[in-house]
Amino acid sequence: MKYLITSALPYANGPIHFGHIAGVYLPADIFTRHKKLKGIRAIHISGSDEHGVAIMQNAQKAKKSYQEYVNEWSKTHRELFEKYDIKFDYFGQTSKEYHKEETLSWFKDLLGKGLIEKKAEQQLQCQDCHNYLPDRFVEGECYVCKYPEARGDECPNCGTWIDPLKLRRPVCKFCGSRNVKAVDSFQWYLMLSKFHEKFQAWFETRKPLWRKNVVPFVESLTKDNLVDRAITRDLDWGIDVPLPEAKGKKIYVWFDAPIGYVSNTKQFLKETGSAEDYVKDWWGAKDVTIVNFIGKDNIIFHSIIFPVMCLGTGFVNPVSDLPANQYVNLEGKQFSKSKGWYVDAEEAIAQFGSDALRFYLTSLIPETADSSFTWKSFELKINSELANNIGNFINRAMKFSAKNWPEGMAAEKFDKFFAGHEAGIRGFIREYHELLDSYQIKKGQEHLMALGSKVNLFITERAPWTEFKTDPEKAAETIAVSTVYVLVLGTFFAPYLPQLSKSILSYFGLSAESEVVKKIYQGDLEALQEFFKPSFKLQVDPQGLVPKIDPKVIEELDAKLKEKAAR
Ligand code: B3M
Ligand code: ZN
Repeated sequence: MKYLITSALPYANGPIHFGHIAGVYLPADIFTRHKKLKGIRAIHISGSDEHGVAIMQNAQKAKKSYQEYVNEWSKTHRELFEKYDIKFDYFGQTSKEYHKEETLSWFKDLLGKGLIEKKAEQQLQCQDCHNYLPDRFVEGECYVCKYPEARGDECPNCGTWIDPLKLRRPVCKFCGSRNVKAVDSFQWYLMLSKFHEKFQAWFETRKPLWRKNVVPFVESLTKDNLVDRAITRDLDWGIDVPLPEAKGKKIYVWFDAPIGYVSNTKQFLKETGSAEDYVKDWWGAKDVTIVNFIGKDNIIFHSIIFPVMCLGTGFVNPVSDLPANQYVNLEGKQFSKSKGWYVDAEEAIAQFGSDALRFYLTSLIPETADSSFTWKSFELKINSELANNIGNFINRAMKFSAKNWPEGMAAEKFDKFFAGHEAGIRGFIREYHELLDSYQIKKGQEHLMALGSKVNLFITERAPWTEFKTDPEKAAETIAVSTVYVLVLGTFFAPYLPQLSKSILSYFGLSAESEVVKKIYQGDLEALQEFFKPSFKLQVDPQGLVPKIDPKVIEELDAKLKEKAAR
């Protein structure tokens, strides 16, 4: 079984914030690292989403060419991901030629099959600034729930998939005018309605597997029919509609973006000189599980529209698993850069580093409900959990070992571990794997922390520093048992906190790439036991692993946030 893991292509249109990181990229990264450590072939594919009206508007505001603008954001995103140790096998760009080629082949195929059709339609146009108002460029009152700021594509309050022509009191988002009228036009439509039955049949196979936040939502949108959607726009940035009569029209960003998963895979294989074929060996292969990590606002496109495109062309298999997350808020309110209600992910990583932020953000992965970032809980999480429990345990065990057994420790000291702790470790690994395999990434970290607490308690109760005075043999045994647990923690932290894991594993002269580490990760406890024969000696001087966070620094950051928001 192979894993083809994608994370939503971020719009090359502004900074990535904690909501994106905790909701999509971090869980996808942890999951991919987990599969790789298990010895499973897995690739993590993403890239910048570079088309669409929002990008055009902001590029114009910034007085940059569209291409220049998206290139800059794409680069900024790549650099940020690197700082957070979020790794991709490939991170592409949808403005590239290879992506255009792939997209056009999908468009032409669906057109040939009658699944794309030209239709006359009415379109909203601002009578003051003359812009057409697709998607988010018109807002008005939702005709279902009366929410006043429903967008032309979707109501953020009730989730209705909006027909912009039906919005009440529409307002132009370009210039703020209410002088908005419907005018005659034509566009090409994806004929989702023709695919209703086939979609249903496929969706039935996904229902038992998908999350509770996804299934009823998709059901409510699809049970009676599927609504055809325009997939072309009158714009001057995007992929040209490949038809002479469509002069000046571009393919809608949401048609080409998910194809980016496919085109980026193809490009990845090409650039790495792989002999594999992107369809035969990945997208079309039976033994590949396709996983899309996304946020809840992207569910419609990943659960309905793109699957229909996949099934309709028959080019690739539709998604297998769709771990869609809820939102991460900032102290209970949505992040908003314009309102100053915002924490800069760049500044945060420069100040606190990847271990602290990954640890905290993992605890915020909104797998079942929205979650909330606060500076205070960040401090607590790091100081009282990561530092006090994991850092403290490893530090005490390793320093005591280095001080009293500088020449190393004989193999038989470790026998105790394998006699008394093996079953517990086996149980731990089984459950850890079950949690990660079922996308319960946040719980996986909690499970790991529970093991940390247990061993921290063990060393505190045994107090080898006291034992050493009266019964040095017993103290040696305590330290040996603890040492094995240190290696176990270093191994199982590898997907979550790659930096911490690296430092811990270096005590043993190992890294996450070492064969023995992979074996342990895969539950091979004989390999673990073998490692401590014939004797064990620390390979580097143990140092404090988890720096504590100064509460004063947190107070300042908190005050700064509130001050910015008050302005
Ligand atoms: N760019 C929306 C977003 O960044 C969109 C995702 C595309 S995934 C194919 O939330
Ligand atoms: Zn206007």
